[in-house]
Amino acid sequence: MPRIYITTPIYYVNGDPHLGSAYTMLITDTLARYYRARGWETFYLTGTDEHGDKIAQAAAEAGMSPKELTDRVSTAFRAAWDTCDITYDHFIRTTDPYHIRYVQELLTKVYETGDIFFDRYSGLYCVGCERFYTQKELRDGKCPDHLTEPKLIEEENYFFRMSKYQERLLRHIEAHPDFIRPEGFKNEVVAMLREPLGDLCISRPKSRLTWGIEIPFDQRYVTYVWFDALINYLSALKYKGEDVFTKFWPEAQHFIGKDILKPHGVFWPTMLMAAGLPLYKHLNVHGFWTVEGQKMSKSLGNVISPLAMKEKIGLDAFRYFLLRESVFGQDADFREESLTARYNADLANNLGNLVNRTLAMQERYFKGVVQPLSDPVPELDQRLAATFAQAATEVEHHVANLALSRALEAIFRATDQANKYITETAPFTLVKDPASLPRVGAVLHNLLEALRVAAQLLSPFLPDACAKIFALLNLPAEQIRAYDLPWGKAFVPGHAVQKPQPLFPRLV
Ligand code: ME8
Repeated sequence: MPRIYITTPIYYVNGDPHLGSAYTMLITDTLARYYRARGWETFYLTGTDEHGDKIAQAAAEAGMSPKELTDRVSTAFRAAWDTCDITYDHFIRTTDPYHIRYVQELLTKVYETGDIFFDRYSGLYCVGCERFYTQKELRDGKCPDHLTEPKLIEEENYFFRMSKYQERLLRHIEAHPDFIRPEGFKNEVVAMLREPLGDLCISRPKSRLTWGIEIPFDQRYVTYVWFDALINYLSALKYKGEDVFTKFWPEAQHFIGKDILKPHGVFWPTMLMAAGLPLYKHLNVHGFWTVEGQKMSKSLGNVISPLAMKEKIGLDAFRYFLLRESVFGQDADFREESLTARYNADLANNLGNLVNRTLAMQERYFKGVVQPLSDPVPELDQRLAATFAQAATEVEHHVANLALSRALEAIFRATDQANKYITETAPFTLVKDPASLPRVGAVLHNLLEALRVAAQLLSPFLPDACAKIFALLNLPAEQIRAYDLPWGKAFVPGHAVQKPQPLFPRLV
């Protein structure tokens, strides 16, 4: 049985879920649903990243202990993803005892191999990024992400011999060109690996920070938050059992935003090498969302909340917009105007209309009862079936390449053809002639098939609407997964479908 292990970044608990984190969740949730429905053994992980300077500071600002803050915000994250019907298999918190134990185990192992050493260090540190910057990486002396000046910090610390693995990682990427996708991000990592890499400072003295995982071989220190957080991808599987780890780790596909490329593309694989573990299969890097052309920020007051979007337009419409409007790996812009336009054109006028017209005619002309197909099969009917078969092939190809917007485009091209089929066959005219009634029944049968296949292909993307379509078609849940059911075999003549119900009322 094929397998996939899908991970999201674990989110910092110093903010609320927003458009950006929701986007990563919707991509990964869609893929998890897609692979599960096709019979793949799937493990889908998300969670919260709770240690480090940033969280300690946020807690101090909120007048809470870090523990209080992390409990509260982590619970809110989990509740938000539950409200958004995100089908994660496990939610990890880096404050979970099993994670802490595993991080300490791994640190000890790497320390014992000699790849962790003690040294004096001075460097420029950005608290926002939780990492040291080289002069060259700064822009006008400031962190390019946070636009703040990093602090000069000088102290004794533990270091991970990252540079030792630089060449080996380069060779691995050359041998596996799709290790990091899309290619542009692979090239960025390769460029990082062509510069002297240096070693990674992986501890913080307790005199400066206590909110972290204690270094098991020196109680004066806690672990650098990235060395702790990345290990969640392993500790969650280990927690589920050694067999789960063995099955899923080789199939790991990480999904991240481009902001955390270096930790995932450079730190993480070298850490895995030092720990003597196989590398992940793919690092999939998506772009960033802006809102009406601007960076999302609390101070601009333009932060989009997935929960508010659910209230406003429904979850499926939000999912559809984010997945259809963005190309994986590229930046995208959230505009109210494009949201309304896409919703009305694709969801209301194309899919919604197809469902509505088909079921309304089925009800009006046949009281909802399915009629036989035409025999022999007319060319128009053959073409419609072929259009949906083609859409199914395209969806498979595009999903494998993470081109989710193209997969959606292919499905909506097919539903558009089905709407054209209504115009071409004109059942509403034919019905006036009693002799043509069998043909009208056959046309509607083909349209029900179109709805079934469309709902099947769309269900990982629009789970709620597709569940409704299946309920209207009066088909059992197993039919959703019956991908190899030939056209014309799903509805037995005599089967009754439901009256239409509006799925996507037009937005004004
Ligand atoms: O970096 N557009 O957590 P984080 C698209 N804890 N995606 C966005 C986005 C935007 N405007 N803003 C955020 C961390 N994201 C670490 C990760 S993993 C071991 C540790 C998404 O809360 C995107 O997935 O800052 C990005 O990578 C992630 O949120 C960063 O979340």
